[in-house]
Amino acid sequence: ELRKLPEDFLMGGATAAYQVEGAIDKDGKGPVAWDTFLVEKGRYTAEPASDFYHQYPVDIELCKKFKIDSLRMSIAWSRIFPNGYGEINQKGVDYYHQVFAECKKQGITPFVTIHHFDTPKALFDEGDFLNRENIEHFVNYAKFCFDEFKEVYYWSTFNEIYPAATNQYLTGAFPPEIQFDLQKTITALHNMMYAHARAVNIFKEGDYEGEIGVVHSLEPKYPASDSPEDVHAAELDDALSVKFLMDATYLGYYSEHTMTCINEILEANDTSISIDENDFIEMKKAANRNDYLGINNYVSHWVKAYNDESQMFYNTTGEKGTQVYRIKGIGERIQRTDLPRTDWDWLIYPEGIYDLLVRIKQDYPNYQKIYITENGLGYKDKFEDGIILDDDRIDYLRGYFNYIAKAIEDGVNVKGYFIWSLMDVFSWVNGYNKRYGLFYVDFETQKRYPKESAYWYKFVSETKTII
Ligand code: BGP
Repeated sequence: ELRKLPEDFLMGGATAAYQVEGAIDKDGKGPVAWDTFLVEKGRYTAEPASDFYHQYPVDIELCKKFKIDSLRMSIAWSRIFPNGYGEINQKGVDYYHQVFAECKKQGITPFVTIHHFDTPKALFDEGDFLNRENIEHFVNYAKFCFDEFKEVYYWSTFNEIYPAATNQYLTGAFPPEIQFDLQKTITALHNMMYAHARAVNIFKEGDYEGEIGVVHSLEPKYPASDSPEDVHAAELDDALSVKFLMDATYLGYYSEHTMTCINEILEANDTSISIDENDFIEMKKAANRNDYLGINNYVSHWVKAYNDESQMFYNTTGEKGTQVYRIKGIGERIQRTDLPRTDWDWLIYPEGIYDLLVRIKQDYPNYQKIYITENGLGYKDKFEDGIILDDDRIDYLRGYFNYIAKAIEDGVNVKGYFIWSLMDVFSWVNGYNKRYGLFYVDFETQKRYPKESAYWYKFVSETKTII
């Protein structure tokens, strides 16, 4: 028997400014750290990416044709404020008004992220979210967006605070490529959660129509064995990557259990953090004001105790079996070879999303509602005469959709799903051969081709039946 989704279940496609727009220095856009970082690496750049800067009418029309109700997108901070604050770039402001007008014309609802990994370089160079002054600049930029873009109903403050902080200061995969600095990692996490709370409070205390939430990357952790050491390792990894952020979002402070785990991790790495108690005033105020939680989920992890020096190899080339993830005092994420995984070593475990959803309902009952804001399969799609038969992607989606539907049946309030990604996009550390789109992009000609999965998605959207 085929499972069904609720009639009002929203089906969307996700993008992010830097990964689709291109035009990275056009019409007054200010630089971001990625621009120079990618040039220095010499593998690829985000120019022209999917050329959404010019192709947005094409992509929004494709949404309409394929029954994609909603477009998740982000505003590039440095298009609006080239230096992060101060002078406004009117051309950048006009551009987003045009995109929203096109959405309206085609009946597509925009879900807009204010920050998706692209802090303006001027602020990034001053310490990004380690620098408390930058919190003020972020809050002012968010308020500017609320005041200016009245066309937008659904806002999210940040995309993936955990990967943002850990890729900068723990794995070192993102600029400034710092590794294993738990003090910086946790400070950045907290500062972004505080910035989120400030933006939520401004939105709720202002005269704005709409909803606001945050998008978290949440990855379930399971112990690699029943041994108490492995069980504890999974608990520590979960405390840092899930509980710390979920406590901040929905409690407005960190529970005693969470802080015990965090302090254990910090001590094992010979460091500590200090959090200003006053931050919890704003955070507690915001905790019951989140209209929704956005969840990005692609993978689950099995964790084994690990107390040696940290070691990391981030598989960015799609050479299967190369990923290494061992953090001193937290654990080692093992590669379960009995489970399917992508060429980039991302374990495919659809049950994980069910466990995660049920757990959120239990642990954070004030979550209100959930949108799956990213999920999808990174794949080396084969293009043959304009035809892309991506059955593996359809299988992946079917698996996740079934477990999302099961969670809904079991009482979790999930209101919609956004596939990552709408069309093929630029990937931060993987470039262009890791494709996720419903629409294949020929990056030479910028022509779009619907993949088989786009027709599958359309059918599910029309019938709410998971085939
Ligand atoms: C999330 C990000 C997206 C996107 C996606 C896929 O972490 O929010 O921006 O990149 O992951 O990741 P990747 O491109 O590394 O495969």
